[in-house]
Amino acid sequence: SKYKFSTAAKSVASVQIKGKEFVADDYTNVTPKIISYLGKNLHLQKNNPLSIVRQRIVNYFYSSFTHRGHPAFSVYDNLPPIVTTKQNFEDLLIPADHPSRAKSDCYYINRDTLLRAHMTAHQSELLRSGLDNFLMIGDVYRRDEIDSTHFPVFHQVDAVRSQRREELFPDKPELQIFEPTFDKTNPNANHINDPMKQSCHTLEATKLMETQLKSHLIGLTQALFGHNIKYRWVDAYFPFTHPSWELEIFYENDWMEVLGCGIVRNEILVSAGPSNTIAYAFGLGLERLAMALYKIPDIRLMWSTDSGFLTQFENVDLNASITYKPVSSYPQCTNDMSFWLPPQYTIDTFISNDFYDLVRDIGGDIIEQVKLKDKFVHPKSKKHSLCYSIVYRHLERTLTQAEVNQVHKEIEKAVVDAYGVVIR
Ligand code: FA5
Ligand code: MG
Repeated sequence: SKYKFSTAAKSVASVQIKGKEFVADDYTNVTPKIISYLGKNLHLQKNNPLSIVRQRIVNYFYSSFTHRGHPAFSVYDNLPPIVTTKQNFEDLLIPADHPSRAKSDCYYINRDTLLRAHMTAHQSELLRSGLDNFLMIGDVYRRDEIDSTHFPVFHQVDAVRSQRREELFPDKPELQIFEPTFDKTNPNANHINDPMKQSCHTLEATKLMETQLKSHLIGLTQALFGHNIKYRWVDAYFPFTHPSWELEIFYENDWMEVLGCGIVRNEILVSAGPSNTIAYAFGLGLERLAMALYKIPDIRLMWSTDSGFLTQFENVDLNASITYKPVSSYPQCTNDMSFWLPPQYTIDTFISNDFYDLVRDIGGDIIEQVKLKDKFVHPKSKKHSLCYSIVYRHLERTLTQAEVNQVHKEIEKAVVDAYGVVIR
């Protein structure tokens, strides 16, 4: 049937991506629908709001940091999105049992290969090639919920800025990056018990890097949103940075996280090459910035090929203030789906993200939202039941109830095929 590649249930022997064949295994969960997004490169498409925001970010880094009249940062915006688990996790000190590695959160091609879940996956290889200041921009893939701010493919800008002692403290020869007690021949002796800094670094070096990191990122935020933007720093944790922070901006009466950042763990720098530098790194989401900047209400609009959408961003001055005008808003249509789970699942072990992928596979971009509406265990039969609400909306026309019902039926059939559930 046409659903045979759907999530989870049915297994395939191999996965074809752009003419390349990958051996499938028990980790394979990438779907044809997801594969179809590879190479779309929205961040490089003229007139796409993501591309406008990308250019503004690149310009900010080009103009703020120069070395002998040349931009200090180099930009990589076309790195291939298929990476190894080593690149996405191991190189970044993400432990084997870390939740971000779960099959339920990533699109795996097989056990060793996945669609990158963050642009940080390229950090080590670029450091290894000798770069010290660089931006990595591209599409990333995550299994997540379905609503107006989440889409399984989004775009990130990541950066690394490294400095040697002479660059960080040009006029202060007495100041050091590394604690005199730190044994450089044993980089793994570095630890992060102190919330202020890594044990290998001096407090002066860490604090100066933190100040630079935060002022560069606030500079960027103000360059994008103006000086009145409200922001706050929140302490955070990433396995690959310490200390770490997230930046939130106040948008539509709420705080919205726009980026994560921190001081790169020394172990990463040492194993990729430079053992005499300290570096900061950050990763930000282009969609969130574009949605806030242009008041774009739904993340799916980034993928619109409708001229009513794209012409609003056509040939504009990069710094123009643009407010997206809805082409028009078409009505939603909500259908519920309730089913009994087969005995091998419970309401707690059934993986929602598998279900969401399947819904998106069949329904495509007319799926606006999927919400778990109800779950219960029948008191007598002890059978487990789930009910999801699926919200349908086409961004460019009105859907008829009949066509929604048709798609809804196809999804029901696919869920039955994939999991052996019984529709109620
Ligand atoms: C990361 O991906 C880290 N790699 C960022 C980083 C890089 C930290 C380097 C330190 C050093 P996180 O999962 O929080 O972290 O994602 C970073 C940003 O991507 C978020 O702040 C947000 O702006 C954006 N983002 C994350 N998930 C989504 C999503 N589902 N939809 C849209 N944007 C998202
Ligand atoms: Mg985060």
